[in-house]
Formats: sequence, C-alpha cells, structure tokens
Amino acid sequence: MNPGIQKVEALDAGHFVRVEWEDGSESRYPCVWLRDNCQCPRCFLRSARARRLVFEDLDVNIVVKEIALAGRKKISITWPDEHASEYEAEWLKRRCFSEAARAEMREDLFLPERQYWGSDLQLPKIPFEEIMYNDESAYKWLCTLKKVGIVLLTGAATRQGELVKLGHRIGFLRLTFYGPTWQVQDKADANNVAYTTGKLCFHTDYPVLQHPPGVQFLHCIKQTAAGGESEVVDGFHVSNKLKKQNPQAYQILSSTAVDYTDVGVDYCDFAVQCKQRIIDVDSRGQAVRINYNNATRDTVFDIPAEKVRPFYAALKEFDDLLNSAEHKFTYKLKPGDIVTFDNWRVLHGRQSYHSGSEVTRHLEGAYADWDVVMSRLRLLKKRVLNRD
Ligand code: OGA
Ligand code: NM2
Ligand code: ZN
Ligand code: ZN
Repeated sequence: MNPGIQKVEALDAGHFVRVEWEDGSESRYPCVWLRDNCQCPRCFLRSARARRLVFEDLDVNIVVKEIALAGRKKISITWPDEHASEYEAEWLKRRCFSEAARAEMREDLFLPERQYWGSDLQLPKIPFEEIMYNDESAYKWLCTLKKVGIVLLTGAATRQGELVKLGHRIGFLRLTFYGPTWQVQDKADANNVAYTTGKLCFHTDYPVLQHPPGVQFLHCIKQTAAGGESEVVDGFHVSNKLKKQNPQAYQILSSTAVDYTDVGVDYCDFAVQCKQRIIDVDSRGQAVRINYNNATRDTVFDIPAEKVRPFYAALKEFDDLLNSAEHKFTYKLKPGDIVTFDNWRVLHGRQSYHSGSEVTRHLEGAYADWDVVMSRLRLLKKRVLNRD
C-alpha cells in the first residue's frame, strides 16, 4: 500500500527532484514547490496545519544543493542557504503532479462524480433516525446528495425543529432574510410566492443572493389531501441536453447576466439585488450552478434591447426541456418526510392546492452551504473508511 522510494535525484540544473518509486514509476517535483512546502516547524505550523513561510522569503528560482534518501520512506533536501527539509514518501506520493495522481486527489477531495437522471429517478431514501445516529448512514446520505443531487429522509417527527437538529448534525444552517428556518404555508400578504397556495414552476431557491444556498431541506409537517405534489428535475442533465440541442441558446443562458430582486420584510427588512447567469459554467463550459427563479427575476433587465428577445427564446427552450415529461420526476411529500437536495443543480416546483380558512399544508425549510456539507462529508468519510 505505502510505496517506498528506490532512488532520488536532482534534474534540470536542480530545478526538479525526480523520485523513483519501488514499483518502477516516477514522480517529478518542482523545487520551488518543495521549498514552499517544507514541513519543518519554522516553515509549517503543525497545530494549524498551515504554512508559516511567508511568500517574500520564497525564492521562485530556488535549486537544491544536496539531496539524499533517508531509508526508503523519506527524502531530505539541503537548500543553498543550508535550510534543511524532509518529505515523507507517502506525503510525496499523494502530491504527485502526474495527470492521473491529480485526478485521484481531486476525486478524493471533491467527489465530482455525477449521476444524471430524468423521470426514471429512483428517489434515494434513508430513515432520518439512521443518518442522525449512524455515521455510515450519514456518509451514504451526503455521498448520494453530492452524486445524485437529491435524497429523501423519512420518518422524522411531524413538528417544527427537526431541521435545526439536522443542521447540528452537519454543522450549522445558512441564515437568510427568511430566517434560520422558514415556514412554507399559505400566508396573508405573502412576502414570497412560495407562501401562497399557487403552483411553483421549476426554480432554484434564492438566485437573488450572490452565493445562493447550495443545499436545501424541506420537511413536510402537514400535507394537503388534494394537490401540493412536488416536482424535481436534474438541471445539469437538462443543461447538457440544451447544449447539444441548441448551443446558441446555451451560450446565451451561460453568458447573459439576469437581474434578480427581492424586497420585503421577514427575519428583518431587506432589499436584495443581484445579477446571475441562468446557467453558470466552469472553465470547460460544464454547468456548475443553475440560478433560475422566474418569480424573483427582476423587471429591470440590464441588457441592450436587441438582445432581449433572443434571451427569452433561449430561456423558453431551457424551460421547455425542464418541463418535458422525459426529464421531470413527480412525487408527493408525506408528513415526516424531509427532502434534501442540491439547490445548485436540482430545480424544484410544486403543484397548486386549495386554500382554506385553516392551514392544510405546512413545510419547514432550511438551507446549508455546500462548504459545510462537504466538510461534514470529508470528516464522515475519514471516520467511516478508517474505522478498523
Ligand atoms: C419553496 C418551495 C416547495 C413546496 O418554498 O421555495 O419550493 O412544495 N416550496 O411548497
Ligand atoms: N423561501 C422559500 O428565491 C426564492 O425566493 C425562493 C425562498 C421563501 C425561503 C423562496
Ligand atoms: Zn523549513
Ligand atoms: Zn423553492
């Protein structure tokens, strides 16, 4: 498992160190990176696992003066100023610069694997109790949430407060202007379309925030007899479809800044404005976040007039794909269900229901940031996989 080092040498006039492993493979490390990452107490604060070395003290043209193999598990380097550094074989191996090693590290740290789905979704379900008290179940919950984008937790109590407990399980919830948690029910003078009995077409929550909540929880406390069904669609899968079907439309939606607005009073008073692209893409053009809520899209639209109709046409094509029977999955929440989903990827909606004098449908909602969820996922992974 842990590789030993066969041979070590300086290359390229001392600018690189080449490590030959016992299995015959090799790794090359730039000396500026090695010096930058010296693990000695002067250069690295162990208690914080952070670099003490200041950038001003780093010579970007540094070369090794001496290099030696210390056993098969460590190399030592002396630098021109006589500073001495040691690097463990295992530590070096994990930081190998080869394409394959970097891809492996990337997968380990970020779990980028995606499973796309359409109307064929097999909605993953785990009992709420299990993820609360069992680390393996919690790990499975968060892995699936990352990979598939949605997991249903079942059997929670049918009262408010379960999401606060869930928040403690991962770390903490994301506070917004709608409060630490929020009640989705029909309200007089609703400050949001969600707080009516109307249909909610496919949307992601809160694109009006610069950094929209990454993860959303909706806990069903009370469900109405007729209507109120939930709908979800895989926004990344549909984005891929749009890119193939109409690259021009994809280009428009991934480059046009759309204005969003949200003004009102809830947790406190607010007047939020933001510009977001409907499909956010990474440097390779791959969708990484959908920012789409038709209700909060502003009347203000800060683009040249001649670009307006092409934008609407592109959005129409995307919206049609989202709503196609092939892509959407419909289900109905039962009291005690908590749906947890990737709010950057999965668009959600609900069918309308009838209003009455008393509250017939009540969901409690909350948000978490992906940073917090991924942090918990990494810690659970370490604990679950290193258990014996
Ligand atoms: C919301 C929402 C879904 C529902 O509150 O943003 O999407 O089923 N609610 O009421
Ligand atoms: N609620 C459910 O973008 C939005 O306005 C989504 C947010 C009111 C907290 C709805
Ligand atoms: Zn050092
Ligand atoms: Zn919503």
